[in-house]
Amino acid sequence: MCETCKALADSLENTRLEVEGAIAIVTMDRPKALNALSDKTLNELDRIFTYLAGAEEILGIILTGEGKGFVAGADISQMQPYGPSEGRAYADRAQTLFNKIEGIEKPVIAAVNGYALGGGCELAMSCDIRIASEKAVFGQPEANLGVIPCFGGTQRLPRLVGTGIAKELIYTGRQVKAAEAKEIGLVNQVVPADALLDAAKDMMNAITGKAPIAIRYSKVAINRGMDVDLRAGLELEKDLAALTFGTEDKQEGMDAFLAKRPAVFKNR
Ligand code: DAK
Repeated sequence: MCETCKALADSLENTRLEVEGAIAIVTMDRPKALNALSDKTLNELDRIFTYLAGAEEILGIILTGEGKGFVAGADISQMQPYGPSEGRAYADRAQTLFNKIEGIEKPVIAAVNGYALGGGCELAMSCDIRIASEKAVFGQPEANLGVIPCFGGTQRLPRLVGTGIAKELIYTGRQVKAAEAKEIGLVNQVVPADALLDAAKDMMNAITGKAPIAIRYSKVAINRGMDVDLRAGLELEKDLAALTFGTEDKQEGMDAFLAKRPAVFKNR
């Protein structure tokens, strides 16, 4: 771990940052409150993701939680006294962070270990891929509190599962166990609790073994493409594909295939 990364890791209280090879593992670590998103947690996650965005040696990120919560939502005790202006500022802070996580040009896997409710479900949806433990529970219970999802839930949930199911889950606040989450397309894979981190690492190792620039541009093409019409998305795809043809890794990948040997990518 480099000095900057170590100094950052040492300064964290509600989260942890560990590095294994090219993979960063970020853990929400306030289990006594089921990792609810306090200001401090949001600030720490923001500092971590700002660092990881510029850390060239890190090619992929896994986000998980300590204890029985992934994240049990926004911190209710913190927002209980808020009026509209503080509420808006809180939502803005969380949305900015979640946009940063969604937009970081590296793959991010949420390894959802337990409760992913409200802001926790929204945080998981900001990641590229979700792997759930059999103990994971998802839901948007904001209506129970007299509010609406506002860390991206009304926008990202329908994009993932369709408007009908998203409306049902948001209107009723019904909690969904891991198997149903897989059935509706909210998670990619469900694994036993003790295999969760290994499953996330295995998938991330498979991803980081590919050409990093190809992964980065795939993410940009998919994310930006979801916000534009098909034609504009196809144009973007063409432009980004052309850029990959200028990389050393494209040459290496195709040379290696033709020489029947494994490719060695250099992120160049
Ligand atoms: N915030 C603060 N503390 C929480 C918490 C949360 N979201 N969730 C759990 N905790 C705390 C509990 O208060 C308890 O603390 P102590 O009593 O021990 O001090 C500790 O974590 C353990 O929780 P439980 O004792 O309740 O554990 P159980 O296993 O019995 O129950 C549970 C687990 C996840 C079913 C339950 O804790 C629960 O229902 N938690 C709340 C889930 C929830 O409603 N989350 C919030 C969703 S809403 C906004 C608008 C909307 C929002 C935000 C902003 N603006 C306009 C700004 C909404 C965002 C949300 O995320």
